[in-house]
Parts: sequence; structure tokens; C-alpha cells
Amino acid sequence: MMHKQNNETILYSYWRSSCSWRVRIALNFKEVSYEIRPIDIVKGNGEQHSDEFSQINPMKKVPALHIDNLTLIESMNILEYLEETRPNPRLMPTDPVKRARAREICEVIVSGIQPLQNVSLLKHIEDKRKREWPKYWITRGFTAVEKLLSSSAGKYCVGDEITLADCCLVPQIYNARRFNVNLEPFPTILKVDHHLENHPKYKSGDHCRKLPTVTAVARSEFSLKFRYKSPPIN
Ligand SMILES: N[C@@H](CCC(=O)N[C@@H](CS)C(=O)NCC(=O)O)C(=O)O
Repeated sequence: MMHKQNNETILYSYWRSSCSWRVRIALNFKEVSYEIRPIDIVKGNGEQHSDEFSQINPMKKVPALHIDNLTLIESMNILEYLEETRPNPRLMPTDPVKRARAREICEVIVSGIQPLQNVSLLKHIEDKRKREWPKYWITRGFTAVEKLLSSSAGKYCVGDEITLADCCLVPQIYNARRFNVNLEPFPTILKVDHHLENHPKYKSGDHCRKLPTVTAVARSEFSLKFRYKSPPIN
């Protein structure tokens, strides 16, 4: 892991981390160039526990973002900072009710689903329950998200504008598929996913749908440079 230079934007990220993916979506959406420093949270004891990375994120989790001479942790905090400092194109509606709707969807995913299926938590679940556990919590959370979307969604989570809620939803759908959650009971979630999947700015941040290439690249020891105009991974 190389140390940051002050003027660079660096995302400490793991290719399969849904929390890192939220941030990649927002950076790409806002066309912020950044470099990825891969942190392998699975290999060995996990690089997130190294002394060096603990200095960057004392919670020992990805993502962390170095930007504007600051190092920020917690994906929602990072998303909000990006929105406040780089409001165009915006990722939050101007209408307060729609903003509240977007935030509640974020909160259900960020606090109510992801932490219950995170790598470090699953390590503490007995083997025979390891598959059922994430399935149960994602299904339960998605039941709530589906209900919320049934009144808020247009093409995207809240109306026809992409918001922070969409940044959170897409990676969580990836995890749902990964843990074999049956998505049939969630038609609105699938409809929104379909629209997002076809959005060019989403595609460019979407490292997980191209697994073979990404696995090879993200696990390499080299830093990756991402510039929106020239997508890095094909
Ligand atoms: N609340 C944090 C959660 C971060 C998080 O759980 N990151 C996961 C990957 S998505 C991680 O680093 N897991 C490794 C570990 O917990 O040891 C955020 O939103 O940034």
C-alpha cells in the first residue's frame, strides 16, 4: 500500500465491497477522477487489519476516500461530502420530501441490511447458518425497500432522478444475488435495477458485473487509475 499524495483522490476499496461500490458509483456519476488502492479484505487476516490501513480507517473497513486533502471514512458520510462539495450533477433531489425518501432507503440498506451480512459478522456465525443468515436479513430488508419503492420509485428509487438511494441499492442487489436471495417478490427493486443497469454512468463504476477481469485486476498489487471519460475496465 503506497502512501497518499495530498492532491490526489484515492479510494481505498475492495472489488466486491458493496460499501466501496456505493462510492465508486457517486465518483463516476460526478465525474471525479480517482485512483483505487485495493485493500483485500478477505485474503489472510484481511489487509483492513494492517497497521498501515488502520491509520487510514480506524474502523478497519473499506471504503476510505482521500480527497481535498482529507481522509474520509463511512460510505454515507463520503457520499454526502461528495454531494455537498460537488453538487453538479446532483445525487439528491431538491424537494425535502423526496430527499427524506432517498435518505430512508439509504438508511434501511446501510444500517438495516449491509452490516448484518458483512464479512466480519459472518465470521461469527456458525457454518451451518452462514448461508441462511444473510438471505434472511437481505430478504427482510428488501421487503421494506420494496414497500418504500412502491410509492417513491419512478425509473429510479425516488422518481426519475438518480439519487444516493440508487448508489446504495445496486450493490445491495449484487449481494442479494450472491447470497441466492429470491428476488421475484421484489418487482420494483428489479425494475429500478434494470434502469440503472442501462445507465452509462452506472456501467462505468460497475466492477462487479465483470468478475473475471476485475478479480485479476483488483487483486493485483498495482494501483488503478480511474477517469470517467476513459473507462478503465473493459
Ligand atoms: N458503515 C461502513 C461499513 C463498511 C463495511 O462494512 N465495509 C466492509 C466491506 S462492504 C468491510 O470492509 N468489511 C471487512 C471487515 O469488516 O472486516 C460504511 O458504510 O462505509
